[in-house]
Amino acid sequence: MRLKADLLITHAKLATLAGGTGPRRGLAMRQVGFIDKGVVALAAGKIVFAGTETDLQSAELEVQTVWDAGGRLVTPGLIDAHTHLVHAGSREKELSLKLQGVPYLDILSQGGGILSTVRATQSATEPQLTAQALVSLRHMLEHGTTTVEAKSGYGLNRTTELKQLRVTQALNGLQPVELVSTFLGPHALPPEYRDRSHQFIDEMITLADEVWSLGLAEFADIFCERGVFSVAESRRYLTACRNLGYGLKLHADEIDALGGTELAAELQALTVDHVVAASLDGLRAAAAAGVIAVLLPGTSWNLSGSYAKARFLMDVADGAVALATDYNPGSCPSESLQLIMAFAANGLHMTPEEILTAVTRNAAYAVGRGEKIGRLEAGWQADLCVWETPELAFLPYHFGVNHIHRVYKRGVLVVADGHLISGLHNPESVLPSHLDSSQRSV
Ligand code: IZC
Ligand code: ZN
Repeated sequence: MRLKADLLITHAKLATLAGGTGPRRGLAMRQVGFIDKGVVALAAGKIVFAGTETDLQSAELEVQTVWDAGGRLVTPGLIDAHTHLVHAGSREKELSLKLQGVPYLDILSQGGGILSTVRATQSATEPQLTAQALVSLRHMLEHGTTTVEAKSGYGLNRTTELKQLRVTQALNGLQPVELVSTFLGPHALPPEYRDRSHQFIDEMITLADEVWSLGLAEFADIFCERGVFSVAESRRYLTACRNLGYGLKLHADEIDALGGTELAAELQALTVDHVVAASLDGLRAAAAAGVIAVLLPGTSWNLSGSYAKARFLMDVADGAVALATDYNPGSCPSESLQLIMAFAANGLHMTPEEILTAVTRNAAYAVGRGEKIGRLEAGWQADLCVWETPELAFLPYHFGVNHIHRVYKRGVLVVADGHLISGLHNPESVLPSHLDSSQRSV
């Protein structure tokens, strides 16, 4: 074997997640492919070799740089498969309502919650939205996230939805994290459409058509929940979106068991997200239909203390599970997938191996990129996390601090010694007079 590489990482403990096709299901989620004395070679943004030192010794090597990882754990870059990244403002003022016991859906029905972020996003400019998202993306990258799914849904009208989607698209070129765009037009019913939700769904289907022809999103999503959109409305919208060419995702059974999980199975959606209140039959049907369950334990921790039945999904239903932050200003204001990994251990009772699979390989399939990212395998993109520790279990165990040592995105070193390499990411270049506090508040 002849191997030409820009960089050879030696003395690494690898978790490769390599081999086979498709997301890992059930018990197979525990196979992370550890290699104790591992090496990874990168060339032109891709992995050209990931394996043992012994296997590499037989190769004829032409390597520009060698870096000794000092025995540290090296994994694929983390993938956040569900976020509401692009938005204006924040909702810390709703914390006191939450502490008084006012439920999330009641805050929404009183015109707060999602609707308050909609108002802020409608009045923000594209540079303001971009600058705020860049701050979040910086946190994400520093915590090891190299690919992020980002939903629209804070517009609820054509102008603002398109504005949010254009910002998402532009962010791809402004910093190293790769964004995957999802159209979530039906995220909440605007108050002026009360008793006319049918008409709002019609308008969102028309907008989905335009968004698709503009190439601004590849997935379609809807908030299927009591008091938001019904199963019948979700079926009508998602079926129309599927006919347009979109891959399907849905917010299902987050708070009440409405039957969105069964709908995901019926439509063979790519993912069904939340599923905290889902019926066991629904979970079984979704797993059998090959739908990936995207679990969001940060939202459970922050909103209700109720967690999805991850053990049932993996042990009984033989399902594929991915994990994501749900980063948004309401139900989960945190960009850290590392924190989510800790919540997944404590709240979802997932093992460290299952957790790693759920934030790499399975999350890659959940954003339609399973054959490109999410593994350390020759041919896959060179997105890597080098952790301070050799022990995978240390990551969910020791929570609340950042364990990243280095991050590589497409073969480029973007985080070193836990800090972003300077010059890669500069919010001030987008918005010269950086956001002042009045612009940030809702
Ligand atoms: O802004 O509250 N659940 N949508 C559905 C969200 C949470 C985002 C938000
Ligand atoms: Zn969400």
